[in-house]
Amino acid sequence: MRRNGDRPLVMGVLNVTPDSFSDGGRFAVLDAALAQARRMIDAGADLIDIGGESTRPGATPVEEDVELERVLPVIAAIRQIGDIPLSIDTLKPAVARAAVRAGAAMWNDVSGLTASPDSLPTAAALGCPVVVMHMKGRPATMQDDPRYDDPVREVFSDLEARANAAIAAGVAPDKIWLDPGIGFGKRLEHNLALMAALDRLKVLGFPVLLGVSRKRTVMAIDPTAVDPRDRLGGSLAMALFGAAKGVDAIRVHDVRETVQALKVWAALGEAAKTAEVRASQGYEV
Ligand code: HH2
Repeated sequence: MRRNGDRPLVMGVLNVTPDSFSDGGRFAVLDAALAQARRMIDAGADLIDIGGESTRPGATPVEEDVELERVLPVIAAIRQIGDIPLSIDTLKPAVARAAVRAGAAMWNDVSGLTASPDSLPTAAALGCPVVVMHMKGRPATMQDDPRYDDPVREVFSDLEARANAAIAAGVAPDKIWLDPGIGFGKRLEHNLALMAALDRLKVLGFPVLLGVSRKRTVMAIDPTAVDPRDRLGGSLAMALFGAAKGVDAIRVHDVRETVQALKVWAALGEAAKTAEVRASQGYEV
């Protein structure tokens, strides 16, 4: 599963946590989580990413049993209502294993398979697609004072090294996705440089996932957007920019709005191509 026709896949975010930065606490109860999953499916999500531990800046880690109690019932309940592919957003190999047994089809690891010595062997044993994301530091302290000499070179070469480590550990190359980790140990200028270079990340040959939805980067550009729910405009701008750079999937909270924006963007791109062909054939435009 790479793109949805001529547009990136849309991965809906379902955080079953009390403390996620934009939707914490809203979907912590099973019924509410299931209702939100249904809304995302109806709105055109291509896959749903379920997380039971917040990775927002300053977040405190949760115990494995707590995380399992949060995510497993939600995975089981969504499996009952349809076959939309699910991914598990976790740093913990044991949570990834249990989630895949319960029906998840992808592991989204924001540590890029570095959080545990068991991460690489688990990814190899699971055999499912795995998102290798770049993070500098750990959520608790990553935004304290992140520094890079050349963020694009450093982040991309780190991701390439992590992909090679995964392959050496037995992960099939065609199961690896890369994600630049917007906002994970990065300031505004780092995030913007990475966004501008997304097409170069694609050159490594792996599908690229982009997570920009409601992030602080939007507030850094528009300081009025203090409440994460006021960052839809900026999130859509970043999603469309990523789509134009060729990313394969976009991780979002606002599925309906993002699917609509991407559909319109794709239709306009098609119309622009037709106009170009007609112009090259000598038709008046
Ligand atoms: N961002 C968040 C969480 N997981 N996974 C990937 N691959 N890429 C991302 O950019 C990414 C991610 C942070 O967003 P959210 O899940 O809404 O918040 P929280 O971590 O507070 O639950």
